[in-house]
Amino acid sequence: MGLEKWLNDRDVQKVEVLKNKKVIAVIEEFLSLCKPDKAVAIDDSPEDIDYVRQLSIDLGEEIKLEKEGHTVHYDSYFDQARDKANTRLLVPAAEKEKFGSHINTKDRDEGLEEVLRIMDGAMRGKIAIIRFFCLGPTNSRFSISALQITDSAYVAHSEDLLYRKGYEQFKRLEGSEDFFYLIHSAGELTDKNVTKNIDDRRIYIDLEEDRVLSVNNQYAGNSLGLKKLALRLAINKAVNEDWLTEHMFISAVHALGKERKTYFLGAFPSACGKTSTAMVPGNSIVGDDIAYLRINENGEIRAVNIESGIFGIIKDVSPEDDPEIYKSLTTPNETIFSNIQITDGRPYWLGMGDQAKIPETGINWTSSLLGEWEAGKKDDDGNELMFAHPNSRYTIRIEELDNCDEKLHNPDGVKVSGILYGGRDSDISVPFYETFSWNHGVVLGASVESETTSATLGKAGVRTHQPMANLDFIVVPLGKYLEAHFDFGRMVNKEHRPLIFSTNYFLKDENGKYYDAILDKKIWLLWAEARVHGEYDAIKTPIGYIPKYEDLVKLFKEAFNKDYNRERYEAEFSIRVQKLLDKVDRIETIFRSEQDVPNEFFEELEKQRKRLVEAKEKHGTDIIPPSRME
Ligand code: SPV
Ligand code: MN
Repeated sequence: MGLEKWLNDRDVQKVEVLKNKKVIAVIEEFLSLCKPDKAVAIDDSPEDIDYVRQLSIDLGEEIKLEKEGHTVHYDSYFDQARDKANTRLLVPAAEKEKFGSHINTKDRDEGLEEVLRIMDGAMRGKIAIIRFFCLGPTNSRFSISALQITDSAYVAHSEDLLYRKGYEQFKRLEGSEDFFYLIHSAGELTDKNVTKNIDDRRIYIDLEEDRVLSVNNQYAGNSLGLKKLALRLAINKAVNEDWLTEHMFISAVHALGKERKTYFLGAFPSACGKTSTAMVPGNSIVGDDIAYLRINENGEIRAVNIESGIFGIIKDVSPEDDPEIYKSLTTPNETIFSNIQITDGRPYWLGMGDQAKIPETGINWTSSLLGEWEAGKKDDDGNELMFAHPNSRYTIRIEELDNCDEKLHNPDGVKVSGILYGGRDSDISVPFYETFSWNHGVVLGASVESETTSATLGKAGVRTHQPMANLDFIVVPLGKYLEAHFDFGRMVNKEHRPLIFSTNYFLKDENGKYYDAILDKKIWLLWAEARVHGEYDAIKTPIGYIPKYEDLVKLFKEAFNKDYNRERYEAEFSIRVQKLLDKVDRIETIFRSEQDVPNEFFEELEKQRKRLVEAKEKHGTDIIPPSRME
């Protein structure tokens, strides 16, 4: 039995040309197991890519919309976000303890037995699509080759928008076994094209084989192997080598009225303003989700976007708040919308601007389960449903955007001068500050907390610990992950060490109103960019450096022609000492329960605590306004 059983001669040839025994073995193993009717091997040619695009429409996985190139895809009603419960790391039973409480593990032997059983015959009646991709720019020291086999044309198509084609890259492997492989099956489908056996949804990560097996699911965060599944494999690889894989955007901040631009990375949990920070008007974007970081021969940190597209949250994309994305989503180009409302071929989403325009009927994310959409429709518990899911998304190529940065595909990445960490925090941290050092920045990143949102299944609004906004994907013990961060900092040449900043866009006043408008983040970024170049003085506080009032006034004026009043500054930049001390305690408790957390971590945390206690004593108050620290 060989590849001919599923592939035509031309496609057999495509695979054989790669001269890679492991590629052939993986294809044979999983096609034999999943039993598709046939399979196709897709290379980098426009004809092959077109085939996938058309197949998704022919199979009904995507529906064409009014505008050229626009389509919509619906996931199962029950599969609208990343499925944490069923995403598990396969580990040898004896090693379970060392992975810590944050990792959802499963005994490897049992897990493999289970998932392979579920995958047996999962592709029956379907076409398996074999695709070759490259994570990171091709032909670069960052490149990681990735083989995807899926029975979903939507998955194969959206990966084409989101990742770089890698068939030629696989040739460069010259038979090496050093690649990731991701097997996905949406499983048996209903006549409405949604996964039937949702209870058998499994996403199992197997570090031993650098592979992920995913079955009975459709939402991209669960099904697209190259996204959050390969991210986990890459984190493991990076930590065991000498580089980092982070859940970070890459974006260039353009100084006002100057030619200068400076690259920043930013880590934010889902739905905390990550894409919109990367997309701030006037700046240019390299990536919005995942970065690989390596140190070059000059001791600089260089970063690449491992993706080449955006799978972004569409909720609240409006002409005012996200002008670049809004423009792209309303222009004919290749775009996949997911889980929004469609009426007469037009897309409607939450927060798109004028809500009065939303039609009362159409199809949406509930239609496959509950029939045509009609305003007022309720779920089984009697709760009124929304016309679009809050985690609805759009998928586009970054190159479609006017603000795409010219270095997107640079094999050497971009030089990283600043790193931002932020979460959804309504009452503790100031909107923006600069940490004192790399190690202080690592502690900041490790201490990110965020109130939950709709981007993962479960209750929204609960404060959770989200180290480096990467927790869901860290498949190594937390201590080991932190050590990799400290080590990485030591390898950077002092002159090139980036500044690390904290952001919080979600601070609220005593009436529950946000202090900041959505686009105010541009001001903090401009300040950070100037700080990298040594341009502003700052106020030293117990948690780091905060901007001076006069500098912000000037920036608000220059960037927005807006006034920024002293009262707001005093309120939002006040240091809330007791709340910060409580947070230090919470973070310490978490990390004390983990194994092998480096000493630097606790030392730095202790310094933070001491500064806060001293400030509290000195000022005799719990809340210290900036004017008292100048
Ligand atoms: C995120 O939620 O962080 C995303 C989308 O980038 S997902 O594919 O769901 O991970
Ligand atoms: Mn993400």
